[in-house]
Amino acid sequence: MNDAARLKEDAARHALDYVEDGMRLGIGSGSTAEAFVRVLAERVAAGLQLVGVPTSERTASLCRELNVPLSTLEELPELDLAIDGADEVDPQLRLIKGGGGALLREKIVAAASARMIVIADSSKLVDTLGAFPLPIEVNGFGAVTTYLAIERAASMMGLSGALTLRKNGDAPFITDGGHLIIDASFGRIPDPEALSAAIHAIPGVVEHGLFLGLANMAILADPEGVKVLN
Ligand code: ABF
Repeated sequence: MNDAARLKEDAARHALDYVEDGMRLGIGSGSTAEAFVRVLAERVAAGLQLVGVPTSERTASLCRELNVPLSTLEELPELDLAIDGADEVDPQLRLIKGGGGALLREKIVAAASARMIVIADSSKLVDTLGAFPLPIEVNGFGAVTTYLAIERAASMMGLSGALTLRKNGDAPFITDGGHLIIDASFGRIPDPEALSAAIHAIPGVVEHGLFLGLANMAILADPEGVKVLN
């Protein structure tokens, strides 16, 4: 296992301390969340009872492969805890997520959960969000109109930078929900709450990757150990 993979596993193992028998658990996406599924599966094999709601088809398939019991938000609309990775975390536990393209389901699951714990290596901790391009999920209908509206809304807030349609090879990247993603390289985002409201107000925007007021704790691993922010 390389150093990066070890840090992800360290954070994932630490998160297991917060998983209790009988929990309804939201299970995130991305490589750190996948490390969590692997350590969770060991506990399940050892007798831990829980039911997971996955945030992506990819996570669902890994859970099935490792015999982690799954349900859906239709069956379990309220969850006890969500555990997920992030692309950036700031000291107030505001996040950028969606680099893996699963932000819509991740946000629905996080909002359905009484608590959310972020797991990551400590390189994801930033003073100010925005070095990582902000993923914005948009409907395919009128996507260029939506793109221009995002550009205008950002510019009114003094933000500029490239907006790029995410690709999968030569074709547009399509999310699990059948939408497109625009990655917005705004640079520093001094007021994430204001940007969130401005982007949400645009018809055609399905969701964006600013997760504000959702995370209760971040478990950040570095070679010296694990730091907990809460
Ligand atoms: C998910 O996976 C996403 O919201 C985020 O984009 C990404 C983080 O991936 P990794 O854990 O591989 O860095 O949590």
